[in-house]
Amino acid sequence: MLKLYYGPGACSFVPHAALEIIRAATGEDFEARLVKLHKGEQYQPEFKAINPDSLVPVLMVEGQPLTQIIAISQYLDARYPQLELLPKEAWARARTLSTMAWMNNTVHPAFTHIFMPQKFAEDEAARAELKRYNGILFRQHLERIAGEIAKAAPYWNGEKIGFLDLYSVVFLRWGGLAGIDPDSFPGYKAFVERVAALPPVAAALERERQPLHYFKKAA
Ligand SMILES: N[C@@H](CCC(=O)N[C@@H](CS)C(=O)NCC(=O)O)C(=O)O
Repeated sequence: MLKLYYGPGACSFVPHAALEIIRAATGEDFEARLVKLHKGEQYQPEFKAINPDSLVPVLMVEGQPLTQIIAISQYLDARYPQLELLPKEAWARARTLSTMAWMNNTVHPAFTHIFMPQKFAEDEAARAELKRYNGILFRQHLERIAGEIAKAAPYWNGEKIGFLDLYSVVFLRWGGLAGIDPDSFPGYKAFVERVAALPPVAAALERERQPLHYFKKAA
């Protein structure tokens, strides 16, 4: 059975929700293994033995670890091609992987600079500046995603839900943690709520026990 190491509210939501979608469509079960990131479990020797980078997600396939969302997504798509979590047609597929790579290497790191500036600078003033400037960059990235979502019909790639939809859900939620009001992206917020209401996606959210929106308006 496939086993996924995930952290609540983390980017591992992408394969987590995908595995629920796969289970709903095919009956193929998986084991969801919680990693308490806030308690530092990812830095313990047991976890480092499966991912020396101390990051989730990790997908265990017959006892072997697979890391990195793009590789995991590619693997799940190859294993369950009938779901078309990635488009089949060559150009649409390449464009989807291009956008996923941008999300993985640009959007996500901008958020990491806000949420964990200690990973990038020792000096407190430098950390504050990293948080401030990456807050601006992260909002710009959300604007670009919102622009794409405005064309979604009903999903990024048409009729079939896929990894881009799930990744988009993660980023608007993280925006709330970065002080960005999801109501400033009404179309994007409605999209996230629509995707989150799909039963398999809702099942992954429920297991993670996290609110859909983190943003709290000032009283
Ligand atoms: N590029 C990696 C990013 C993985 C990543 O940054 N995971 C975060 C959660 S969103 C993590 O495990 N952070 C724990 C830590 O930094 O201590 C991927 O695609 O899997």
